[in-house]
Amino acid sequence: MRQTTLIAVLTIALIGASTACRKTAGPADVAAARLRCESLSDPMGIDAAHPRLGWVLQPAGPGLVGRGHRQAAYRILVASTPSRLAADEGDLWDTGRVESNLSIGIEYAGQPMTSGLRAHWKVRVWDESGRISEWSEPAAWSMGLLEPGDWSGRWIGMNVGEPTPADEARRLPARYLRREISLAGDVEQATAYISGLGLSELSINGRKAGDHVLSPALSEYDKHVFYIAHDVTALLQKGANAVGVVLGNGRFHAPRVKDPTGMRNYGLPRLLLRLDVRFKDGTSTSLVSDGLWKATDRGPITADNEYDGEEYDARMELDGWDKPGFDDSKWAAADLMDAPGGRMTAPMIEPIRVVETLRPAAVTNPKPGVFIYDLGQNIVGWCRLHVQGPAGTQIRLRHAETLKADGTLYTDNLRSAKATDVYTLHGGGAEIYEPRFTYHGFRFVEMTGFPGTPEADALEGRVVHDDMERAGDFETSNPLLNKIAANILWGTRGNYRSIPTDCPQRDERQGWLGDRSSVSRGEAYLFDVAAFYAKWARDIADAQKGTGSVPDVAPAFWFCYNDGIVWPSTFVIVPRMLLDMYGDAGTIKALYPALKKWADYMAGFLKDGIMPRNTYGDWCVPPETPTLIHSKDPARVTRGDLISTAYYFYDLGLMARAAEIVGEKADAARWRQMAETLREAFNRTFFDPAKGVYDNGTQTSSVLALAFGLVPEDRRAGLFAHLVEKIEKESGGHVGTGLVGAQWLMRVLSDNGRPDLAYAMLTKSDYPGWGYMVSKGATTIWELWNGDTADPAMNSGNHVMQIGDLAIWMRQYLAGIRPDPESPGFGKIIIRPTPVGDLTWVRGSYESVHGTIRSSWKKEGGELILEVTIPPNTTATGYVPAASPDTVTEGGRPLNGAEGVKVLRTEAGCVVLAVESGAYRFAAKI
Ligand code: RAM
Repeated sequence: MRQTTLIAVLTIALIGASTACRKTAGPADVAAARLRCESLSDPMGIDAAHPRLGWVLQPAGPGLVGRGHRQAAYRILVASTPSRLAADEGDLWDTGRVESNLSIGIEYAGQPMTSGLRAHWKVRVWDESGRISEWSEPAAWSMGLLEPGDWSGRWIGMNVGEPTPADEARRLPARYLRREISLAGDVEQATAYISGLGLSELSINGRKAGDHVLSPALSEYDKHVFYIAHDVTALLQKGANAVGVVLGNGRFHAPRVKDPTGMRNYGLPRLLLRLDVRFKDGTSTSLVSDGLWKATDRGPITADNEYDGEEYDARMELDGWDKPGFDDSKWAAADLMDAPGGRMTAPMIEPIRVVETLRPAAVTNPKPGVFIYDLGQNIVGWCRLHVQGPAGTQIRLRHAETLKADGTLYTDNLRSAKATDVYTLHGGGAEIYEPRFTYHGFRFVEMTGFPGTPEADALEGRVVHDDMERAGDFETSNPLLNKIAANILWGTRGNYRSIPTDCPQRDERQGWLGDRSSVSRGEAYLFDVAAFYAKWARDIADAQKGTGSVPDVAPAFWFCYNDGIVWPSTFVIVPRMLLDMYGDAGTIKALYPALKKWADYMAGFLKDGIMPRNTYGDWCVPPETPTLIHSKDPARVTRGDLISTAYYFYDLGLMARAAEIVGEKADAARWRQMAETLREAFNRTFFDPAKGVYDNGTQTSSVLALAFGLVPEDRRAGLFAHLVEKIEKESGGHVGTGLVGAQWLMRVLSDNGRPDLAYAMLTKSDYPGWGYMVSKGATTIWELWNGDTADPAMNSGNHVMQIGDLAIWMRQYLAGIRPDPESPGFGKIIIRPTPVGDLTWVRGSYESVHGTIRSSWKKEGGELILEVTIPPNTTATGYVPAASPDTVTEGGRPLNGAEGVKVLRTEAGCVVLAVESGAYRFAAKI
C-alpha cells in the first residue's frame, strides 16, 4: 500500500519534471480534434465556395491540458476519397506546413469546389517546440448543387385543396409522391438533393433517408429555398428502386388563412428533387422530379397543421408505396407547380432531430375515459403512441402546458392552436404512431379514445429541436439557481425551429427579433449556435425591405414592419455576438451593406437628436395587478423614445466596430460621431440633473444608461445608487424590468459592484422573478412575470425573452468565463469568477471554438479554490479573488514561479494573472 503511494508520488514528480523542461523531440502533446467546416460537423450539401475550416487542440492522450502549449504551424490535407486521405494524398488541397497559430476560419483554397463534390480532410499541427502531432481523425463535407442549372427537375405537387375564404386554418392532407427508377449497375455513391415545401420526408425502397425531422429549414420562400442533401447510397440497389416523398404544409402552406398580422402564405406544398447515382463502373445517372411522378393525397396523413396538429388514419396506409412494384395506377400524374421564387440554397445549419425521449412522470384519470399524461417537463416536440385495438378506434391527443384545478387540460393560452393529434387505428396488432408535420409545446397530454385503460408507457415524449451540440455545463451549490438554469436550458431548446422562435405552443411561433437581443449571447453558452444564428442573420437580411426597413419578425411570416428601433436592433447585435463568441467576422462582412442600410434608414427618423421610433416599450414589465399583461402604471413604464435613443446609441457603436472590420473607416467615424450627438441629446432630453435620474427613473431607464455608457461619468455613481434603491426599496429586491431592461440588468448590477444584489434578486422565490416561476412549478421560463395569473390572451409558459442576460451572467460572472475582445472567439480568455452570497461552489465549462474552457471554484477550509482549464493555443487573463499574490498558491506551490502563470497586478480585490494554456488549481486565503 505504502509502496504504491510512493510510486505514485515519484511518478507525479517525474511528470512534473518532464513538463518543466520542455520536450523538443517526439510527438506533440497536443493534437487537432473536433474538426468543423462552416461551424458544422461533417456537413452534407453546403454551398460555400471556400468553406471555412477549424479545429480545436486537445491533449494528445488522456490527461490534463499541458502548460503553455501553442500551435506553431498546421497542415491541412483535403482529398477526394477516404482512401486518398488515408494515404496522405491531398489531391484537392495540401496546404503544406503553414506557420500560423490560426485554428478557426481558415478558408479552403484548393481545387475549385464543384457541385456534389465530396471532400475528406484531416489536420496535423506543430507545437511550440516544433514537435508534430498525429493526424486528426478524418472529417468530411460535401458540396450541394451550386449552379441554378443543376436543378434540371420541375417543382411538382398536387394542385388541389386551396382553402375557401370561409376557412380559418389550412389543413391539407399530406401529398405522397413517387417514382421508380431502374439501376443497371452496382451503386458506388448516391446523393439525393431535396426541397419539399413546407415539410417533407424522403424514403427510398421503404426506408427513410436520414434522420431529419421538420425539414427543410424555414425561409422566406421567395428569397431563399433550402434543400437538403442526403447520402442515400445504402438505400439504393441494382435493379428496381422506388423513391417516395411525403409533403406536409409547414409554414409554406401557412397554418392560418386569416390572422391579425396577415400571415404570409406561399401556396400549395411542392417538391423539387434530384437524385444522383454513380455506379461502380464510373458511369452515372440521375432522377429528377417532373411530370412523370405519380401523386396522391389519399394517404394516412389526412390533415396536418403546425398549430393544430396532425390527423393520421392508419387504415389508409399505402402499403409499399415507396417500394418498387407498387400499383400506382390509381394515382394521378403529379402536377407541375410554379417555383417558389427563392434561390435554392443550402441551409448550413444542423438539422432538426428527435434528440431525446421522455417517459411520463405520472398518469391521472380526472374523468371517465380521459387520461392525463404528465411528462414532468414542459417540452417541445410530440408524443409517440403505443396502442393495440380494433380498426377504426380513434385516439385523440391534446397537448397543453398546464392543468386546471380539476386536473383537466388548460388550453386557453394556446389561443386558436388546437394542438391535437388524432390517430385512427389500423387494427390487427401493435401499432406505433408519432406525427411528422406538426409540433407542440407541452408538459401535459390528454388522451381520449384509448381502447381500455392505457398503461403509463403508452405515451412517450419526443423532444425535437435543432440538433446543436451542447456548449458546456453549469452547476452551483444553490439548488434553486440550478433549477432556474435548467429551466433556461429547456426553454431555449424548445424555441429552436430552424429559426429562434418566441414560443412553441400557441398560434404564433415566430422569429421575434427583440426576444433574442442579449439572449442570443447567453444561448451561445448553452449550445453551439454559430451556424444557427449566422443563418438567422441571413434570414433577417432576406426580410429587409428595399428601403432598409427591418421587421420585428423574421422570416416575415407575420408582417410586422413597424420601424421601431429595439426589435430590429437584433439584426446588428447578432453578427457582433458571432464575432465575440465564435471569432466569426463572416456575418458582419457579408451583411455590412444591409446593416448600414438599416442604420441609415433609421437615422432618417431622428427628431431633435432623439430616436422617437418605438413599438413595444419595455415589453412585459411586472404589472400592477395579477391578471394584467401590460402595465398601465406610468411609474413602471419606461418612455419609448428613451429606450429607442439608448438602443440606437448602442447600435451605432456596434456599427462603428462593424465598419472598422470591413475597412470602412469613414463610415466608422460617421457612426461614432452620430453616437456622440445622440449621447448629448439623450442626456439633454431625459436626464433630470436635480434627481440624477433619467425621466421617471425606472429600473430599465437606469440599466440602459449604465449598460451603454450613456450617463456622464460624474453621474454614474448617483444613478447606480438610485437603481439599487429602486430595486431594494420599491421592488423589495425584485426584478422590475421587462424584456428590454432584463437584457442588461444582471451585468449592470455586477459591473457596478453589486453582484450580491443580482444574486439576491435571482434567488428570490416570491413574485416577481425567475425563482417565483420555479415556486409555481415552472419547468421553463414564462413570457410574463405573472404567468400563473395573467390573462391567457398572451401568456406563454415557454418564452426565452425574460431570460434577459441571466444565462450570460451565470457563465461570465458566477463561473467567470468570458471572451476577451482582444482576440474574439476565446483566442484570449478572461477568467473572472464571482464568489457571491451563500454560494459555496460553482462549476462551469464552455466548449469554445478553441477548445474546452473550465472555471470552477469552491470555498473549502478557509480557502477559495479555483480550478481552471485554458485550452492549448489560447491564453487567459485570470482574476483570482485575493488580497495579494502572497496569499495565493497554484498546485500547492507559491504563485511566484508557477509554470505558465505571471502575476500582472492586483486590482479590485483580485490578483490578476497572465495564464498560458493548461490546467491550474489556485488556492487563495479567504
Ligand atoms: C409577442 C411575442 C414576442 C414579442 C412580441 C412583441 O407576441 O410573443 O415574444 O417579442 O409579442
